[in-house]
Amino acid sequence: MTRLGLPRQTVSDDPIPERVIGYMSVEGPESVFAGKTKKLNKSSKAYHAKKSDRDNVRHDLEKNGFNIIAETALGLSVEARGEAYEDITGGRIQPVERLVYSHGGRSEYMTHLDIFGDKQPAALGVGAVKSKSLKVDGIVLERPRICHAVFPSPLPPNSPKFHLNVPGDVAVALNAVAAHQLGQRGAGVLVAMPDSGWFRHPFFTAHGYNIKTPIAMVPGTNRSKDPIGHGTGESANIFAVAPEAQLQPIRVSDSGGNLVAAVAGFLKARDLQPKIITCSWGGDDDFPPLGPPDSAEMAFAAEIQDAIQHGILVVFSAGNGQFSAEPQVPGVLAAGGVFMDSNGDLRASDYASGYQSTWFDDHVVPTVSALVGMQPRAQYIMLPIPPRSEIDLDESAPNQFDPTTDGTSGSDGWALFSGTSAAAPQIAGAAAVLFGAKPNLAPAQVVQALTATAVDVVVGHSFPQRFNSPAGPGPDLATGAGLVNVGAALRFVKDNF
Ligand SMILES: [Ca+2]
Repeated sequence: MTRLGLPRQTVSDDPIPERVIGYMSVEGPESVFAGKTKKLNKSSKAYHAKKSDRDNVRHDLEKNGFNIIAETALGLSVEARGEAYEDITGGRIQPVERLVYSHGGRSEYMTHLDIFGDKQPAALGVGAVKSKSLKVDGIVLERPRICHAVFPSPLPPNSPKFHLNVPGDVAVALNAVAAHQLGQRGAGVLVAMPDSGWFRHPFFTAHGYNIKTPIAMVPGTNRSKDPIGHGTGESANIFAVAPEAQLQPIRVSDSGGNLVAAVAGFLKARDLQPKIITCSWGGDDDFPPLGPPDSAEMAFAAEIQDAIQHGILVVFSAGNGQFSAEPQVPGVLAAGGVFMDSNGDLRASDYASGYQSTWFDDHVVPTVSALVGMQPRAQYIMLPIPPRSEIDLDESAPNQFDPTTDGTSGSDGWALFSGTSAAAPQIAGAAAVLFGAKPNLAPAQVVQALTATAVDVVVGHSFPQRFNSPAGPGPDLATGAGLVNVGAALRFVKDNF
């Protein structure tokens, strides 16, 4: 297949492994590392090292923290901490992603290690020792060999189900295109997103989106992985609306994908002083509530309020039938759901929570809405995810509520899903566009601009099994102010602030 203009090498989010496997070539009569033209000598004896040199090299390497795995007359396979390689080369080990042909004519990015620094050879993974007395003429960090692998395409697959693609359809449906044409794309606005994890899917690379190295909150978890696919996929909604925003993904899941460090992730996000924190998760409680929020909910509510009062816009999903404290906190922009059908007609999503609560000053959830699918499972937006992640597998199979599937495979790295989890990052993208135009906006001004200009939604109702609030003319409990209109909100901030 074509490689769609993807760069041969790109940023890697993978940490350096605990132990690095390498190969040390011991100096012989000839060296494969010398000279520019590479021709293999007819006899491998040309590369054989003297036994005394091999003995010395082995001894020196062991003294420097290397374990010898195997040895020939030419060289040694070794393993050691990355620092040991850095010590003998004076260079620095760094991961890079390289596009390689893999299984069945596909291509995929694979993590490689390289040694960077003064006098280090340009070839990927190749290093040179700094000491003249150590008779090693070259170091090779092992490149990953190719086994069965799937390359997630940067292009979405087809599905017979009506759906929206990112970025185009979402940008059109939220009228973000009008802002983009004025050059307003959220340039450089930092959005922090604590979620299940984040995987550098080629979709993001192909679009040239600006994404910082993810941060993992749970000790021992890999910052480059997303076992669920939720954080990866939903983050694409931000860029559909604000293609030049900067994303800081924060992984708050444990190795099983459970969101066990969400509050920690929020506090970490706050620490980075972003313009926006967007959260596509929450808790659940009785509705109507049996009493006021409990002290755990109050403790986090106070933290959220403090972040807002320090000028950070905080977006929380309204919930997919849940009744949760976070979207109710005063000042939070609670993201609800509106479904746009193939004719462009709008209705409140029956998948989304929508209600009034007395927990905090008669707060209405949602504040305003973005694009969310309908029951049974809101398979609505084609989003990029790690191949074979939980969402990839789940959405491609029937379940107890839905005999149909998303029409994709369980290993293609794409799935149809949404929920108010999709609405929050879309609205975060809308806010990023506004901050891009007016960096000094207060969070309340962003909320005002988005609600004052939203498209009124008058049909449908929120999650019927629990809330069943109807949409109607003007603000309502199903959609809040209605569907976000990015172009109109941009005009509003230019005219009013
Ligand atoms: Ca799939």
